[in-house]
Amino acid sequence: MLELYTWMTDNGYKARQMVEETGIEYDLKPINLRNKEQFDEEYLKISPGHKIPAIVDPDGPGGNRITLCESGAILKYLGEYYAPALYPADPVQRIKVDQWFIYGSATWTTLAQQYGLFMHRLGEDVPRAQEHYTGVLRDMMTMYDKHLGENEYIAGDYSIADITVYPDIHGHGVNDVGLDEFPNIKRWHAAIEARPAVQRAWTPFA
Ligand SMILES: N[C@@H](CCC(=O)N[C@@H](CS)C(=O)NCC(=O)O)C(=O)O
Repeated sequence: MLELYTWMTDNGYKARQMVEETGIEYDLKPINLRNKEQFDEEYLKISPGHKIPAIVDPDGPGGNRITLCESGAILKYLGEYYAPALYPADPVQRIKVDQWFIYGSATWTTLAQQYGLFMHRLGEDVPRAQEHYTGVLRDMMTMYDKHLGENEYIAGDYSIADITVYPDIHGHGVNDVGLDEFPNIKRWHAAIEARPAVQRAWTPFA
């Protein structure tokens, strides 16, 4: 059975949401970041950079056991192998999904995490950085809102391009910045939040 090593953070929710969307059975293995379990020797063999999420699939391509860290690589693998509707094979659609998926994984999440650091986790006021990252977050949300005004989902049908963005919209968009100014994101967020797989994926486990 596929094993998902995760915790209740944005990148962790991406992977769990994706596994839930595939409908495959899986074994959820909590890696408690507060207890620094990501540094356990056994876990470092799966995720050398001591990050969640990671997966082990004993029944990967060709029947091989595979281990994988990095949420982007995990979403892409699970889409290709278990949920082709979420990562379309058609070259034209795939180019579009890739662009938005990589923007969401590499740019959006990384900058949203910096916003989270300076606004919440640091526990210290750094006004210049807080102002900077609030501006960066709002700028990206303005872009997504415009895009979602013209498109139902981020890249064609619901896909890994949406899944990689959703957790930080749910976390920072809904709870910090608010979505009233971003009606198209609000509509998109409500549609994704209502999905049974998403409801299951966001159920706390510790
Ligand atoms: N680029 C990585 C980032 C993963 C990441 O930042 N994970 C954080 C939680 S959201 C983590 O495990 N932090 C623990 C640590 O760095 O020791 C991905 O997308 O999976």
